[in-house]
Amino acid sequence: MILDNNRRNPSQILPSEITPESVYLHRRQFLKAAGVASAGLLLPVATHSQAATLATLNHQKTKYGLDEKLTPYEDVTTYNNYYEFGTDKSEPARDAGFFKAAPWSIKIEGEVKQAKTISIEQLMKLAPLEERIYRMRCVEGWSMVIPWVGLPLKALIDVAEPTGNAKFVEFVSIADQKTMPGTRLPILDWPYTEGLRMDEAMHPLTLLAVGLYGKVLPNQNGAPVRLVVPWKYGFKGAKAITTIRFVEQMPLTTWVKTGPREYGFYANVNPLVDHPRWTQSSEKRIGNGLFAGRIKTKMFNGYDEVAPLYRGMDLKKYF
Ligand SMILES: Nc1nc2c(c(=O)[nH]1)N[C@H]1C(S)=C(S)[C@@H](COP(=O)(O)O)O[C@H]1N2
Ligand SMILES: [Mo]
Repeated sequence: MILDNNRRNPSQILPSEITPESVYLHRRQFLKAAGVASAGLLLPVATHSQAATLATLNHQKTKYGLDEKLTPYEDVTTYNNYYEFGTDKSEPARDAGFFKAAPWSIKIEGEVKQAKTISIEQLMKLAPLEERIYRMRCVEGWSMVIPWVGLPLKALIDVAEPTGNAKFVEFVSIADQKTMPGTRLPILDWPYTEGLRMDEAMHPLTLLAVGLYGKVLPNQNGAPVRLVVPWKYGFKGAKAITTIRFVEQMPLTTWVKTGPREYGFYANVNPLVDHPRWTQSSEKRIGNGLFAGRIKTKMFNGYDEVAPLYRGMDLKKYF
C-alpha cells in the first residue's frame, strides 16, 4: 500500500504510514525497470477515499449556477491541467500527494500601502466562505461545471490597500522542486504566473477558491488556494498561489511568454476568436459521456455581466 499513500494529502497520512520520497522514487524506478511504464498504472485513482479524508468547509450556499449539472467529483479531481506535476491530465491526481499545502501564507506586495504576509487561516476569515457553481472552460476545448468554495478576491484586495498606481494584479504559483516533478523540467518558465486587470480582479465573480464540493481543495486542483475567473479560459486560474503583487504595467504571464500568438493576457472566453490549434466555438463537457454532443461556447462563457469591463475594446486584438 506504499504507492497508494501518494494519492492522499500528506496531512491525512498517519505518521506510521509515511514513506520517504526516496523509497517511493526507488520503487518507481524498480517498477520501470521491471517493465511497468508508470507506477500509477497499477492502481485505480483513489478519488473516493481522498474525498472522504479531506476536511469539510463551513460555507454559505450559493445562488450561482444552481441550474447547472455538476461535473462528477471524480472527473474534476482526476482530469487536471497542472504542469508543475506533469503535462498529462492524469499526473496531478497521481503525483501531487507529496505536495504540502500546509502551513501556507501569501505574500502581498508591490503597489500597496504596506507589503504584508497573510496566512491561509487569516485569508479564510476575510469574508464568509461561499459556494459558487461555475462553468469552467479550458482553451483546449473542454469544460466542466465545478462547485467551488471560496471568497471574492475583492475581500483580499480591500485588506491589501493597493495604491493609486496599481493597475494590474499578478499571481505567482509555488514551484517547489522537491514535491513538484514538472518544475525540475523546462516545461514552462517557472514559477507559473498569471494576472488580471484591477477591475477584473475586483469583479464579484472573481474568486479565490479554497475548496470544491464542500471540501478543502485536493492538491491537484490547486490547494490550498487558487484563482477562479469563470469568464476566462482556465489557464488564468493560477493554482497554489504564494504571491499576489500589485503592479502598474500589464504583467508578462507564463502562457503569453510561452506562446504570444496563441495566448493573450485577457483570455476571455470568446467563440469568435479561435486558438490556432483549437476551435473556440464549441466545447466538450467533461462527464457528459462519450456520446454527448459538443456544446456551443458562449461569449464570456455565458457570464454577460462582465461585458461592461470590455466596452470599446477590440476583443480580436486583445484576445
Ligand atoms: N500553477 C498552475 N496553475 C494552473 C495550471 C498549471 O499548469 N499550473 N493550469 C491551468 C489550466 S490550463 C487549467 S484548464 C486549470 C485547470 O484547473 P482544474 O485542474 O482545477 O480543473 O488550471 C490552471 N491553473
Ligand atoms: Mo486550460
